[in-house]
Amino acid sequence: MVKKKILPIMLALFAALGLALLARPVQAAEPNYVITTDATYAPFDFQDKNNEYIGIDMDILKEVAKREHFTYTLKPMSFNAAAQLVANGQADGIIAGMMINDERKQVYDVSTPYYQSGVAWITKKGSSIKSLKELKGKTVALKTGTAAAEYGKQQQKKYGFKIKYFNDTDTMYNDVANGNSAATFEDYPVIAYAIKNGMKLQVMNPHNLGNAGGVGFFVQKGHNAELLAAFNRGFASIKKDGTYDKIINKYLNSKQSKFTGDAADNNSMWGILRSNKSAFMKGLWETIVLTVLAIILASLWGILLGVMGISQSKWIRGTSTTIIYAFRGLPLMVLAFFIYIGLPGVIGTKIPAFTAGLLTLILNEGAYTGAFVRGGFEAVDSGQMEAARSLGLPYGTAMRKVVIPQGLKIMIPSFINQFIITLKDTSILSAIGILELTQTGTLIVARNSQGFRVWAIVAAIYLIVITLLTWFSNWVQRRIKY
Ligand code: ASN
Repeated sequence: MVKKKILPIMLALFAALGLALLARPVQAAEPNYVITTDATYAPFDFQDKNNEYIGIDMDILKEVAKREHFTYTLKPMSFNAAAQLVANGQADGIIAGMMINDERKQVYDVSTPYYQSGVAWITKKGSSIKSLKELKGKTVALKTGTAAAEYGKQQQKKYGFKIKYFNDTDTMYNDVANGNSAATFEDYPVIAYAIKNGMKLQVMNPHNLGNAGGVGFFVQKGHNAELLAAFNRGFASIKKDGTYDKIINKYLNSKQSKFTGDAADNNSMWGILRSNKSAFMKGLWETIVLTVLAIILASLWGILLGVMGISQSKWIRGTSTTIIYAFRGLPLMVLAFFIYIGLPGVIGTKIPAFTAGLLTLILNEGAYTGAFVRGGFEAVDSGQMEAARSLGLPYGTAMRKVVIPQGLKIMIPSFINQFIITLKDTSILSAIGILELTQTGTLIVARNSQGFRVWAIVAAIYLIVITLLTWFSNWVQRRIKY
């Protein structure tokens, strides 16, 4: 029986894969902490021209870790995801220019404040809007999960504007600079730094910031007291010997271009491509690895679901239908957040972003594959099965030798289509901080503000890879057919 042979092999394969992916790294001698951060939040957190993370937060963290003898694995991503990961224990701490306030104290334990901040309201440079009242009915851009967004929401009650959410500060700024949104709210040091570096925006309340307060390092409430104590000790020590002042000076008395090199760089398409060659290559490689693994594993999983879908047992058929229904119905990003941010809190094991991303793709693309595989088998004329059976072939052999080969041929175009969709879907995983091609593009734009050129390059790379994938699939198709 075909099912009998394939089922256990596939189940074993998935079990082995699951175990390998969930296995946790071995503990090192010095404590190693997972610290999340905002991927683009200059002057606190951003990348230099070599794609190294720098900024006030990064320098403080590095110095504190050295003095307090701990190591850390840095996870840059959207601020909202970075904060969630710490709130539910997936990561140990977050340093992301994060404001200390009472709501956050309910969820996190907080370090001594290491910087003073407050919320600015911001419009396009030269905008005719002069007061918050004039925002009535207009759209205001906010960044998900931030203290500035909370402040913006309070103002909304009073001034009646509409809200549009973004995941990162640069895209949000650009929405205002382009005139799509009328205003935004963001922490003063961050907008001041962007304006100094040429962002065409203006701060409307420089002397009257909202919710002024400190910026701190956060850990999950009731956990990681040791890490928090180490941070506070380390911070006191760098404050005392002047290292802290040097760090602040380094970032606030200079231009961003000094770090990112973009002013000196040639910002033509070719120049951007050349100066970010290694970043693009790394991003592309991550996209390819994810795509190839996802295509193989999702196809196997989908074929299994499809075969189950035409089983003689109604239980097996029902299981397949339910799985397909559930995972085809969920938006990919919801599934990714659920696996990466939600699940670990329940199962008590951290899931690395790559594993979570791959699992998301397998479950989602596998469900689509399952549906067309089932359809493909059903499309094989029932006379084929009857003829095979009347020739004396048992059900399994008839399936394997007669129905499946014909069904697979019908499905080939659908497979190719699904492969291309899988490749494109990897871009959604940038939301959980996987540094694939799209996330790479976001980081580069945050650095050089060359949105049009960088996204044109990223789009061209996707098209090239999709063309290669289509050629390859067509070549395989021809070989199977003739
Ligand atoms: N400043 C933000 C906050 O306090 C954090 C961020 O956007 N990185 O919520």
